[in-house]
Amino acid sequence: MERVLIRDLKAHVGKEVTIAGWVDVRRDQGKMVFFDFRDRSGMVQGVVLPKSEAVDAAKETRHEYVVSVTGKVNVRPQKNVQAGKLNGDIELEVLRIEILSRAQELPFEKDTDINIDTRFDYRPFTLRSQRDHDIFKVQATVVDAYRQSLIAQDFTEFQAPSLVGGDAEGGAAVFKVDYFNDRTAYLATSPQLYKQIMVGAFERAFTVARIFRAEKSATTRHLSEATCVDFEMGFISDEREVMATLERTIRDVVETVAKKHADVFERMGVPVPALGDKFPVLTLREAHEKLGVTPEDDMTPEHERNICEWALKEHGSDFVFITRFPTNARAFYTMAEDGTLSRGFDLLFRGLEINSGAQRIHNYDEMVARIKERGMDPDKFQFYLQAFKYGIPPHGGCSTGIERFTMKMLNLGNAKEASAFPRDMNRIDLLLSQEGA
Ligand code: AMO
Repeated sequence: MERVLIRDLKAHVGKEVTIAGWVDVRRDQGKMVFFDFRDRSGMVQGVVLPKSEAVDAAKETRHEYVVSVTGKVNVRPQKNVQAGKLNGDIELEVLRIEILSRAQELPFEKDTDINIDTRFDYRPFTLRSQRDHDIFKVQATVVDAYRQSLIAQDFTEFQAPSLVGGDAEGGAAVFKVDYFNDRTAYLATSPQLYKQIMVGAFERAFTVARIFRAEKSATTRHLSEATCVDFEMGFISDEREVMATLERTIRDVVETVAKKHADVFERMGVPVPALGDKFPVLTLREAHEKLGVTPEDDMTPEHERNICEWALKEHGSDFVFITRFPTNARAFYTMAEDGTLSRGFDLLFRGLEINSGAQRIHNYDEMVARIKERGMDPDKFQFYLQAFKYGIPPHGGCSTGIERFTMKMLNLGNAKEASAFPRDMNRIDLLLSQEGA
């Protein structure tokens, strides 16, 4: 019999159907066995009556067994109806169970609230929990909505390389790759140089890229391997145009996620991000003034949190832009606004930087001079510099960290929770100190 998805069962009331999925829960009540069956589309209660030929198989079946179940879709008695829940008004009277795959004893119950390290240690299992399911469904929508919004704004997607000859970000800790005989290669810390090259060919380009940062500390906001959506656009007059494009994109993403996953926000008890009328913009100096602290070259994590509280209170926005960072504190390709301040910006969301961007230098000679000024060798950048040699329009762009964006969207305590397979100093799948890792 053809498989019916659990979310579609209601259309089959009174009929015999076959579903396939996991045993989410099994409860024995007297001579009857109750199940919750789970597939990719949802859950349904199943009941095995004492006379059913499925009784023997039902007794053998345990949590996370993979089964194919044939049964009759019945309307539940009124007193058992669970209003507002998928399939809360129907159940499957189980006629036959075929065990497709067995599960060994589980380390703990699937939806138990366990500490973060245990959650990661058992990732292949804990990804099945409602919480992780919610996080990664939302994340998939974030990436898809981001992509759709940029495509609608006429950006062309490209695939950036992860093996590179140098570090685009300068200062960002970089992983060395020992393979190419006469030359050290690195894992890309950013698709930066390649997205700029793409502007020379496509005007507007974006990529969903893996970035690698050999962070020397374990924090709640740093991963060794992260995912970014990077875009870059030509023919801008200043960084404000990049910020406007980013704002439009972020609004599209939040609106799409809010609409599609209203149930997740409710389950997690998290408000949908507040967008306000317009994301407020503060220069770094203004931000420090507002906070009554001594001006510095960057925002501390505490300043980021406090300025976001201000933005929500004064502008009804969970997002706030900070601009005019000192040029020296930004990457080499950043255009200067005047002597010391830059055309770079950060976007903060619920207390954390989730995006960084800028207008870039586009003049070849200026770029070469800047590279030298930073003590680097222009020869090492000759491939990248071709883009400037052969005519590149004024341009700028930015990069959003997807784990950080998801983390703040759902108010998670740690960016690693928003990575299906997080890596940091101490972990590649398993803790590196663990046996067998
Ligand atoms: P930046 O270094 O600020 O800028 O990175 C851009 C965004 O990427 C995310 N991110 C990280 N997320 C998790 N773990 C990390 N270790 C990590 N490092 C960065 C953050 C951050 O805002 N080339 C510039 C961008 C540009 O100018 O277009 C860049 O890489 O969310």
